[in-house]
Amino acid sequence: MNTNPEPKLPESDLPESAVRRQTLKAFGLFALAATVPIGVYLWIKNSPNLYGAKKPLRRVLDANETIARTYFSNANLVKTYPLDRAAKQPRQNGYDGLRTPLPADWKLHVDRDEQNPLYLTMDDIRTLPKHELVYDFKCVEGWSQIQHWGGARLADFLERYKLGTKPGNASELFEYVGLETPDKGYYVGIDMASALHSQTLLAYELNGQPISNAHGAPVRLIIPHKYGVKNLKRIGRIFFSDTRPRDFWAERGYDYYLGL
Ligand SMILES: Nc1nc2c(c(=O)[nH]1)N[C@H]1C(S)=C(S)[C@@H](COP(=O)(O)O)O[C@H]1N2
Ligand SMILES: [Mo]
Repeated sequence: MNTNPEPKLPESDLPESAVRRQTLKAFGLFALAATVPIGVYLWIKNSPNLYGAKKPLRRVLDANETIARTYFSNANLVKTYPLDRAAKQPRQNGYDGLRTPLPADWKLHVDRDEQNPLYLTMDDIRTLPKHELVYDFKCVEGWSQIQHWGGARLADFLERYKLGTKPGNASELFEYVGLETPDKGYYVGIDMASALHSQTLLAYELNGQPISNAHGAPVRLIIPHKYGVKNLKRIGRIFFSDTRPRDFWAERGYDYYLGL
């Protein structure tokens, strides 16, 4: 969804060579869109830096890695804004999974494997490096707003606690991350590549303050490459799977990935 289309000359005003160039450019972008996510996926899946995959993989993957790094470092970063552009009174929308009181003994429940779930506190999450993000939050219902979020990168969190990898094979990642509210009233599934994106946050601050209940206290997902519906508020449990985790709005007819 391109909300900021570049101004474009009417086709008829363009000489033929320019039209061809445009077409080629469009084709090139299409080809890039088709190939890059695979590069990203392979890079993530096999990166020697992530989860300790073996060195020999490196040479084979150099090409993909180059593509992936470029992809992550600029092309695929959502646009960010100066702090003073952020809404002072951020909009609120969607209260599924928030209508029951936040459990007083809330802990983030993470399924590593069936035998030993992890239970983490906000203090644990706050020990990870904090990242701030000012970007245009978009809801599928047609509104968007520049907002200022802060929290830990989901990628850092997964790496720190050795999460998301297959039991007995630390170099292989599950395909999906599932998240749900403590009362299971709202739930989403996210593809692993999007979960590991550097702008995907476990957010616990909005405008520099702890986030309110309505915005998803104590911690919510901020995943700027996806529409609002995937940005689950009040995370209760996180789990990993190779099949698509159930997803509240996908069950009600929306696209599963909802990428921007
Ligand atoms: N738990 C929960 N998270 C949710 C929702 C919800 O109903 N319940 N709605 C989603 C939708 S549709 C949007 S647009 C955003 C809104 O987040 P906000 O209230 O912080 O603006 O939260 C998303 N996360
Ligand atoms: Mo939304």
